[in-house]
Amino acid sequence: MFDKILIANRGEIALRVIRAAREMGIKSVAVHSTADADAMHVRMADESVCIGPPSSINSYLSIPAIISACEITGAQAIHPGYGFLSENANFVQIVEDHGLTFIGPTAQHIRTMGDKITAKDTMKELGVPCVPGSDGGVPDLETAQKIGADIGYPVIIKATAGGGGKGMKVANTAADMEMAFRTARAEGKSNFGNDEVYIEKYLTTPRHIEIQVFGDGKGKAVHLGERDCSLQRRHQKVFEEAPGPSISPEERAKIGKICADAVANINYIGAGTIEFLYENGEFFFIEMNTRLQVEHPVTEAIFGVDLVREQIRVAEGLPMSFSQDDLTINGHAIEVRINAEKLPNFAPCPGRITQYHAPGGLGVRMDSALYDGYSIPPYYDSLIGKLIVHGRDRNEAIARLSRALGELIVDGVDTTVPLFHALLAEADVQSGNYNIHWLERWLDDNLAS
Ligand code: MV4
Repeated sequence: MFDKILIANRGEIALRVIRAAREMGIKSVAVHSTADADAMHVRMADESVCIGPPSSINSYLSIPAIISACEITGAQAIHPGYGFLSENANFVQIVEDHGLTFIGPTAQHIRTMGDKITAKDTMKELGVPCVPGSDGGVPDLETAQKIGADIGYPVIIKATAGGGGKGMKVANTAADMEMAFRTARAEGKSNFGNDEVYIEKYLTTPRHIEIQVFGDGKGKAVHLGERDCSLQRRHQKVFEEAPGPSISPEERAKIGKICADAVANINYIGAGTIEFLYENGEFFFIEMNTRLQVEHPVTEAIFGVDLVREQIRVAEGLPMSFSQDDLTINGHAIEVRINAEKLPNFAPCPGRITQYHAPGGLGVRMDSALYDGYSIPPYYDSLIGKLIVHGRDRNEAIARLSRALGELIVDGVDTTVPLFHALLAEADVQSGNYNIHWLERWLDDNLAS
């Protein structure tokens, strides 16, 4: 049993992990940069260690500093949260080489899924439906043009080391291929040091549906349904919900079993998310994320489970505390990401919080590291809170979200709260009628400056 774990992260996700650890009787160690000396995660943890200057590169991403913090405090395991080192296979290897436990998947699983071609090959082999396209990497323009003609335009060229939209180019016609192919390759090279690309049929109006999976590392795995995360701006999710408004129980059971069986097959350990594009009733695999995701609370709400507790359990070698048959969906949950950003351009808006009041009441969860008088530093991402609501059905969740947003007070900086009030007034949002392009279009039509 661990008696102390270190959280290699900051903000609301650090609090999230500290809370799970505390409920399990495990002590927590926070690490922080000099800019975060007064941060809530430092206050809430049992102990804290300063690991470097403000820039992430020299603090939250500093592997030697984090390993040293474990040695100094006697922490036996590291929870990476999301972002930062959470999907860094090299870090996992170093953690293990120091006799520590990484609370997450193996270096091998992270590596496999981090390379998008290998991830897709692996998933295809495991029976997961994939977007039609090239069989692996595409070595040159000639081959790319052949594949384009073969699968038909539009196609999308993606960097194998990409993800999150970087190194991705659409070719609408054969005439676009040369430029798109060169650009995707160049972006892969410059952003990730890897110019290998692959090609897929471009789906024009899909939803982004992701399946939450969880494995024990010993061949057992479950799925916890889907989240619809289609409402995104520049590849940043802003509104997520579970279950997906367009997914039937039969579809969920079918794709869920495919995903659970796939990860069971590779002895996957811990939380994972299998991302799909969903169009015309069909699922197409695009990527797998080998971390706990920002939006995991909507899944926790409808299944009534604590995913971080389960991550810690399986990292200790314990079994998961539930099996597939124990997992049933209760109601509907929605999360909105509250960013310190100024509309309409979403410009980061760091600064001092003069007043903070979190909403409460039945079915309301506010995950935030804010407090009165806190200064949001300018060095990190702009997420300052996640408001998660749970209702007996989607309409109740929407009414509750509107009510809770009305109670929330964040004074001193601009936030994305006004965006959510406006979105909740939209018929398409109320009815769940949206795809991956809906929000960008709505922003162009309604907020363009
Ligand atoms: C696609 C696609 C259409 N067809 N692949 C964007 C980020 C990366 N994770 C995958 N992405 C896409 N891949 C095919 N074959 C459209 C997107 C896409 C997208 C996907 C999910 C959520 C928002 C998006 C916004 C633009 C493009």
